[in-house]
Amino acid sequence: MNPSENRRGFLAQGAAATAGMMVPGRALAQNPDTDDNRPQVSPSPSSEIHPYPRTHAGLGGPVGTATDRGKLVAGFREANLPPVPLTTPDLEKLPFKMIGGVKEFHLRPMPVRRELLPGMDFHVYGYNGTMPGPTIEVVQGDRVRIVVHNELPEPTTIHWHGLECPNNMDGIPFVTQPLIGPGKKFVYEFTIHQVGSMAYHSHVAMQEAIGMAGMFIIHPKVAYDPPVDYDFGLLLQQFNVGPASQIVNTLSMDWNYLTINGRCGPYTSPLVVRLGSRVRMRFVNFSTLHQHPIHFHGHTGWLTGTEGGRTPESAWVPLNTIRIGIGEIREVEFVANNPGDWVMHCHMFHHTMNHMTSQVGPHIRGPQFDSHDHVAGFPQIMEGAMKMSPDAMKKISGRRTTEGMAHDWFKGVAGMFTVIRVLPEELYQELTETDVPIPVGTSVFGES
Ligand SMILES: [Cu+2]
Repeated sequence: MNPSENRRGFLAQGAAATAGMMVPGRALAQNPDTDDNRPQVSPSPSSEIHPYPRTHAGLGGPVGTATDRGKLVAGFREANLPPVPLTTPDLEKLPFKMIGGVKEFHLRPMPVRRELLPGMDFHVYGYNGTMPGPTIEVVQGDRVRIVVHNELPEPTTIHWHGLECPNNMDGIPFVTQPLIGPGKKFVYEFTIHQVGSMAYHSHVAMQEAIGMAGMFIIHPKVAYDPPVDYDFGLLLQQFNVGPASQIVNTLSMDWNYLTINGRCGPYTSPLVVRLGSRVRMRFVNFSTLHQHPIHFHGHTGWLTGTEGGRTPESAWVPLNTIRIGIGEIREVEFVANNPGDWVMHCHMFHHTMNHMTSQVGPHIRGPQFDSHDHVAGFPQIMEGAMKMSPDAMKKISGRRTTEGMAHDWFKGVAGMFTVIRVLPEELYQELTETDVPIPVGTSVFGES
């Protein structure tokens, strides 16, 4: 990289990086002389701005400029378009119907079973057959009607976390509305003036502890600049399930299952992205007891938003570990310029294990495939060996989204843990658009 290259040089490099790709690069589509009308945080004293490398790791910069650690570097998507839809790995979205200009959703609180890991199929509470609940995705200015049909054997309400809705729509039992009894219905309706990552959840504490939460994402009408190519929603939870039990213990002050979108690693589906793209991740923490310092490898991102909405660019913070307290929501954006399979996980060590609990001993022998050939209990196997049936293994390493990873990758992924797969264009297309077998270890890269 030549330090004397200016913004035009950076754009030219972006164009070179995207040459031959199937997607139109923003850098290709725009006039370099007019494109950069974004305010820069602290403009470089000279016009010499380092380009930001799109296909290998590197700094960009200097500090305070648009290319500093990829801060304002666009992905492949053009500006001034509607936002890219949210991707929620392992989780559905809630469908709606337009009725008289209102987006009408139907939410059904109900008992559900959720397979946190293959064979670990637990009784929880959720919505519309899933836990966490399906994601509600709307656009700023929408009027929404959410009809709640309570199919639980007990009363509930729904609170709209972060939304500035009318007081009588806030969903707080006894304070703003009566409880919704079993078999009863309640209609929430309001107009959305905010933008950002919000959530919904039961406002009955023990119901929250057994899973009753979901994401509520409000897009702007036009995507933020620089636009992202991928927008991931990731909801974090924790549960306690005792040995030989399949029911979450809501009274426990301990935990042994940590989930992202209702699955524990290595059952979490990887985030598969194209090398050089700009990626947003929204982390929503509805755990019972703990914060989660989520750490992602091989890249540096920027904290661009919270549950309060978008953060001004001047206040963005560079990071690779983002602490998400309970009830907090954090948005991080980064340019995926370092190819490979990069893990992302909570950095609380006990949150990167499955079945661990200090009070009842390890749950290393799963109820479904316990061979009874050794005794459960302390001392724990600290290395964390876990038996898996062939069917369970197939559910983890037989997925298309994991093809091409290292042979035993799943042994290094547990608890609140997933993988961001940053794949060069050709490999990305092969994986996502064909069913050509991809050899083991294809996506682990070294220096080239
Ligand atoms: Cu954690």
